[in-house]
Amino acid sequence: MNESAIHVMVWAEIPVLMAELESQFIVHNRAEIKDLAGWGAAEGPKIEAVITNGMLGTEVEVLEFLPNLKVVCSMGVGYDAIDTGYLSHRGIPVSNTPDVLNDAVAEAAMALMLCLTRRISQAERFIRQGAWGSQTFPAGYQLTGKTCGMVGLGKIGRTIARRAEAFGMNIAYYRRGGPYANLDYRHCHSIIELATEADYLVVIVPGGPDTRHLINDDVLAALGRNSYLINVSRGSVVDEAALIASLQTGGIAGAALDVFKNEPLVPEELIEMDNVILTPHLGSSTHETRQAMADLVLANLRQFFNDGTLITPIN
Ligand code: 8YV
Repeated sequence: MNESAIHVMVWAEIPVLMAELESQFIVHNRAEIKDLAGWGAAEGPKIEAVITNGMLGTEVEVLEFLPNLKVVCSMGVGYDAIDTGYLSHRGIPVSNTPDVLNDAVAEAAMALMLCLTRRISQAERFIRQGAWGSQTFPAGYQLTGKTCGMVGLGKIGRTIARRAEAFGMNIAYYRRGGPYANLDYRHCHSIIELATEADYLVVIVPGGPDTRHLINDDVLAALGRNSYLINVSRGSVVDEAALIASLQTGGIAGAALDVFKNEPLVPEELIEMDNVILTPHLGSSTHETRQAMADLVLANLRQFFNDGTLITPIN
C-alpha cells in the first residue's frame, strides 16, 4: 500500500486527526471547497475515502462528485447523519467508532445529572452575581435512592447505569423487544411506564427515524413536575417544542441537554430558562476519548487500504 498516493476527503477539520492524516494521505477539506462543481470535475475522481463525524455526516450532493469513493470512516458512534442507504446502494462500506467513547459519554451524563439536581450552574451564577451573603441558595435534590429511567440500554446506556447504581440509584429501563436476559434492572412495559417511575429520565438511544420524537408530550407528562430529563443522544429523539412547552408550564422539573434539534442552534426559550443545563454536544469530548476515536478512524482507514476490511464496520 502506498498511502501517500491515496486521496482522502475530510468533511471538516477534525483537529485530533489532521496531523496524522496529512502525514499519510493527500487530504482535501470539504469545508474549504467553495466551487463544488469545479472542484468535483478536477479532483472528485481522485478521492477514495471520506472522513467525517457523527454530527457532520455526509451530503449526497458531494458524494455524487466522488465516483471512485471506496470507504467512509466516521469519528463517532452514531451514524444517523450519514446517508447509509445511498452508500450501501453504491456498495461503499462505512466504519464508526463504537465502545471507545462509552466512559466519556457516561461521565458526561452523570455530570449533567448531578449539575441539574444540585443546581450547580445556578449556584455558580449565584456567587458570580454577588448574591452569597445577602440571599440563601435554595437546596437541591440528591440522586441517592431515586430512579434512573434509561431510555436505551446499549453499551453506553449500561455504562451510565453502572455509574448511576454507584450513586445509589435504582435503575429501570424500557426496551421495545422486551427485557434483556441476564440483566437485573427493572424492565418497564412501555416508555410511559418508565417515565412515570423515573425521577431522572436519561435518553441514550441512536438517532434517526425510528426514535424521532420518542420523548413527546405524553412521555413528558408522565415524567411529571418533580422529575428531570437528560439527553445525551441526539436532539431528534426529543420533541423540542413539546419539551419547551413542558418546561415553561412546570410540566417537568428541569432538563439537561447536550444535543439539540438544529445544532449548533439552541432555542432562545431554553437559553432563558434557569432550570435547564445546556452543553455543546460534548459527550465524547475528552482528550483521552477523542484520541482513541481518532486512532480507531485511522486504524479503520489503514486496514481498509491494506486488506479491504474494516475493524468496526456499521454495514
Ligand atoms: C461526537 C457523537 O459528536 O459519537 C457520536 O455519535 O455524537 C459524538 O461522539 C462526534 O461524532 C465527534 O466526532
